[in-house]
Amino acid sequence: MADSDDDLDLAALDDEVLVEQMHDDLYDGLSDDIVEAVNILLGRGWTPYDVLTKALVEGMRIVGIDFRDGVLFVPEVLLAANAMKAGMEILRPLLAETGAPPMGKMVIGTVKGDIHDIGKNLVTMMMEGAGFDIVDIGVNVAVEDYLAALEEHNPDILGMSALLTTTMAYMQVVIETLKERGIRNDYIVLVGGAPLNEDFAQSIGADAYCRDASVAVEIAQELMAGRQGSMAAQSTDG
Ligand code: B1M
Repeated sequence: MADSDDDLDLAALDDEVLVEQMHDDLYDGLSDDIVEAVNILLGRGWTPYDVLTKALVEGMRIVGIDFRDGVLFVPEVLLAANAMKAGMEILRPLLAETGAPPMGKMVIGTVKGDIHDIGKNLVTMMMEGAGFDIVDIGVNVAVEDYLAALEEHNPDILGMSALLTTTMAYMQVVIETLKERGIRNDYIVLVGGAPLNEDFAQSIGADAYCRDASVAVEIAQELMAGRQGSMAAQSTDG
């Protein structure tokens, strides 16, 4: 892709061309241009969610294809990831300020051996926007660190992310450890990440697979409603 064109006036582009330009700028890792373009789209009345999905996530999908095909390499993809994060930082407070009532608490982290955090961060942003209290424990999280965070923060939900076929199996290690400690049923366990699917989530004993951040919100809301319902039933029974 071409280098940044310093003379290009992003504000002069119509929405469709601007979004295509953002895909190129993300590909080229041009954080400043991404920040400018995100602000332009917001100024034109785009919702933060549309900017996120149509401009940023779609741009990252294109980066992923060329990474897979050996056209882009780690340093370039890191730059693209940084540009994506710069755009996400503008959207984060906007997505969080929906005024949604408190929904529950989630501890989330990317599993051991895996440093991909964009998807996890996106889930965090969308869940916060839906009223969830989120404790993000970062990347490369070992089972002991998940356990420590669960004990410290006492969440309703444990969320795990994995982007590599080599690291997704670690989710089962965490779930098995929860079972061994007799605390598996204290939490709703949600898993997500590009290489996962429903069957995998079921096979490792998670409560649900979340295809993307909005699905994560929907599932979390549904399962929290079920959990609150059963807790209410227990308290009237007792
Ligand atoms: Co990596 N990488 N990477 N990488 N990287 C992938 C994942 C890969 C598919 C690229 C490819 O070959 N096409 C491939 C994995 C192949 C495989 O295992 N099948 C790969 C590889 C091989 C690697 C390295 C091994 C490369 C190397 O070193 N040779 C290395 C591994 C490092 C490690 O973790 N140990 C590596 C490194 C990197 C970078 C550091 C350069 C960078 C990460 C930067 C960062 O995250 N800070 C990077 C990137 C950016 C990618 C791609 C291009 C993009 C990932 C991304 O951010 N997507 C990726 C290609 C791809 O996925 N198509 C790739 C955008 C994001 C919004 O989507 O993360 O899927 P995603 O999240 C979604 C859903 O999955 C879901 O919701 C999110 C939002 O909608 N979700 C959850 C995710 N987590 C969830 C948790 C939940 C719920 C939903 O909990 C409740």
